[in-house]
Amino acid sequence: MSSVSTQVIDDILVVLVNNPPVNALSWHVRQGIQDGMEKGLADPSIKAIVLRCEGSTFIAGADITEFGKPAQGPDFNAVLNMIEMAAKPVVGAIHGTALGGGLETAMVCHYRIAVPSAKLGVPEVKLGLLPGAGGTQRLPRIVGIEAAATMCSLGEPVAATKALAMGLVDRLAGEATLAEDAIIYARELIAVGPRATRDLPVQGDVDAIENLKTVNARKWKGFDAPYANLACVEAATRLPFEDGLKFERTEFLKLMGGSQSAAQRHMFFAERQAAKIDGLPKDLPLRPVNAVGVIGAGTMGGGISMNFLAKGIPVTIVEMVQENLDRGVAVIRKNYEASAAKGRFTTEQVEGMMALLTPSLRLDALADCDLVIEAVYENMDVKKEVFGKLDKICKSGAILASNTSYLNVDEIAAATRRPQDVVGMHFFSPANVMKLLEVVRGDKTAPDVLATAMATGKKIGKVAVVAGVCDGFIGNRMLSKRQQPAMQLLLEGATPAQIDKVHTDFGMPMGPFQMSDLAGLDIGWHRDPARIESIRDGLCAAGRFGQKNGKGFYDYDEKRVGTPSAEALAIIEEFRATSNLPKRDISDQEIVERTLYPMVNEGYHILEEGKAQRASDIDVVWIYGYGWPIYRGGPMFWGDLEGAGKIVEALERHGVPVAASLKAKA
Ligand code: T1G
Repeated sequence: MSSVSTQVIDDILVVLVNNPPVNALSWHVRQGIQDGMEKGLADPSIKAIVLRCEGSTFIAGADITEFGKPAQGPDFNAVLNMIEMAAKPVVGAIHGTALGGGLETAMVCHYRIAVPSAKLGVPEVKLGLLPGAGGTQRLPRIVGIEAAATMCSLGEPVAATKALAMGLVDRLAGEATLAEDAIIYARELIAVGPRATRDLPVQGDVDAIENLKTVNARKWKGFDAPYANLACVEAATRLPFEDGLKFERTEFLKLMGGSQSAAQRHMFFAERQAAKIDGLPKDLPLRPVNAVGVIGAGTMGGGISMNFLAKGIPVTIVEMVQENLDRGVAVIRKNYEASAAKGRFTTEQVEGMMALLTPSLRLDALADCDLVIEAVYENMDVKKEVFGKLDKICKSGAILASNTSYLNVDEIAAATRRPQDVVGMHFFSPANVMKLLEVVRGDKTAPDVLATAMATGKKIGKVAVVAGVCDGFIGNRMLSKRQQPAMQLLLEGATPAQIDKVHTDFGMPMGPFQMSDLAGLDIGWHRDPARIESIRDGLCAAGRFGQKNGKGFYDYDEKRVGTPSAEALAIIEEFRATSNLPKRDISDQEIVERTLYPMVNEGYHILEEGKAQRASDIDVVWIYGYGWPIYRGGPMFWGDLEGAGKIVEALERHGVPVAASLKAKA
C-alpha cells in the first residue's frame, strides 16, 4: 500500500502524502515518509526536501483508529528525529489543517510554508491527550511559552496568517500555488541549511501557565488533559530537550491509558457516526433549503431563526400578534449585538443577518419556503391546527418540521395530507447556542426529508441525531428517569443539595433540582394552591417557581446563585410526613444507583425499541444537549465503564425493571 510517493524536481525531492480523507499518520504513512526521507538524504543530487500532502488537507494528526492496537510500522518519534536531524533543509508545505501529529511533523521540518487559509493546531487535549511526539517541547521553542501553553491546553487551531506572526509559519504561499512556492522556498534554503527546532531556545513568561489555569479553572473542572498539557510546556522551560521529551512521554501514556481519553476518543467518532443514517445511501439527493420559515417568535423560534440567519439563509418568522413579533425580532437583534460586543460578529454582519429576516403576521408568507419549523406552544391541538394550515399553504416538496420536545410527531403529521414531508427538529434552549438537534423520524417521514433535516442541522453548526417517535424522544425520555427517582429520594431523606452535589461532582453542569429551578417549577402546574399532590405542588403553592422568581428548591440572590432554603426543606418535610415514609440517611452511591443507572437502563430500552440508531448516538445527545461530562463519554459509554453486572445488580436491588438487553449484557 503506497500512501506516500516522491517526486524529484531538479535538486529538490518532494515527499507527497496521500492518505484520504485527512492524511492521518497511519503506519504506512510513517513508513512512506521515512522511506522518502532516506531516499532524499542518500541521493547527493538532492539538496533540499519538501513534505507536502495531496487532497484537502495536510496531516490531520496521528491515526486515532490505530490507538490501542498493536504497533505497526516505524516509531513516529524516530521518523520525526530523522527529519529534524536531516543534513539537508526540509520544508513543510501546509494546506487545509496541520493538526496534532501533523503539526508535530511540520515542526520538525526546518521551515514551514502555508497557504493563507490553512489552520495549525494541537487539538489533542480535546481527545483527552497531549501532543505526545515532541509537540509540547518543540512548540514553545517556536512560538514561545504563552502561545504554546494556550495552543496545547485549549486545543484551538490558529490561522496561517496568525501563525506567520507567531513564527510558526515562515512564509505564506499563494492559495493555489503551494506546490510551486514550496519548491522555490526550498531552493532558497539550500544555502541557508537546516535548522533543528530542538536547538531553539524556549522564550517567554512561564507565569502565563498559571494564568491559564486560573482563567480556565471552571471550564477545566474534572478534566486531566489540560493540566497535563501545561505541565509538559512548563517542563520545557526548565528541562533539557531530551528530558522534556521523556517527561512528555510519561504524561502522554498516563492520559492514553486513562478512561477520560478513551471517553473523549469515543466521542470523536460518536459525533461523526451520529451524522450517518443507517440504511440510507451516503449520496441520497437532498431537498434544497434556501429559504426557511419559523412559526413562533418566542425564545425557541428566535433562537432557531438565528442559526439560519448566521449561515446566510433567509428566514420568514411568523407570529399571531404584532407585539410578540416585535419583541421576538428585538430579542434576535439584541442577542446578535451582544455577540458582536464580544467580537463574534461585526456590526455589518449583524445588519446583514437582520436584513435576511422577514417578520410577518401571515402564515401564507411561508408559501415558498423550503423548510418550515414550527415552534409554537406545546399543545397537540394547536400543533395540528398549524400543520393543517401549513399543508394548504406550503409549496409541494417543502419540509414541515416541528420543534416539539415530546409530542407525537406522527399525530402531528397525520394533520396533513403529506406526512412523508413531516419531521421533528427538536432544538435545545438556547437554540442559537446549544449544539444538539434531535431529528425525529416519523413513521411516514420520507428518507430524503430525514437526510435533509440531518444535513441542515450540520449546516447550521448543530450535532444532529436521529430519534424515533416516543415520549421525550431520546434526551428528555432519559431525563425523566433521573428526575423521578430524585424526587423519591427527597421523600426518603435526601436533600436537594445532597442529590445535586452528587451530580455536579460527577461533572454535570447542574443537578436535578437546580435544573428544575432553571426550567421553572410552575411549567405544567395545575395552578391550584390547595391541591398538593407532590413536592412541586407544595413549592408552587408557596409561590416558589424557581430561578425566575428567586425561589424554588433553593433561594437565589440577584446573581441567581442558589443556596439551600429552609422554607423549601420545610415544605419537603411536611410532604414527607403526609406520605408516611420513614426518613433515613442516604449515601451518595445510592443516589448514583437510583438516578444515573436508570438512565443507562432507559438507554437500553430506547435501543431495543429502535428509537435511537446506536448507543453512541445516545451519548452524543447527552453530551451536546444536557452537559453530560465529555470525559465520561456519555451514559452508555459510562455504563460500560461501570459494568453492566454492577448496574443490573443495583437496579434489581432498587426494584427497577431492567432492560432485557442490559441484563443480557450483564
Ligand atoms: N485519525 C483517524 N481518522 C480521522 C482522523 C484521525 N486523526 N481525523 C479525521 N478522521 C476521519 C473521521 O473519523 C471521518 O471518518 C473522516 O476522517 C473525515 O473527518 C501523536 C496523539 C481534520 C478538521 O484531533 O479535527 O495526533 O466518519 O468528518 O469535518 O501527538 O477530522 O468519514 O468515517 O471530521 O472535514 C490529533 C482530528 C490526533 C484532528 C477534518 N488530530 N480530526 O474535519 O471531516 S491525536 C485531531 C479533525 C495526535 C499526536 C497525537 C477533523 C478535521 P468518517 P471529519 P472534517
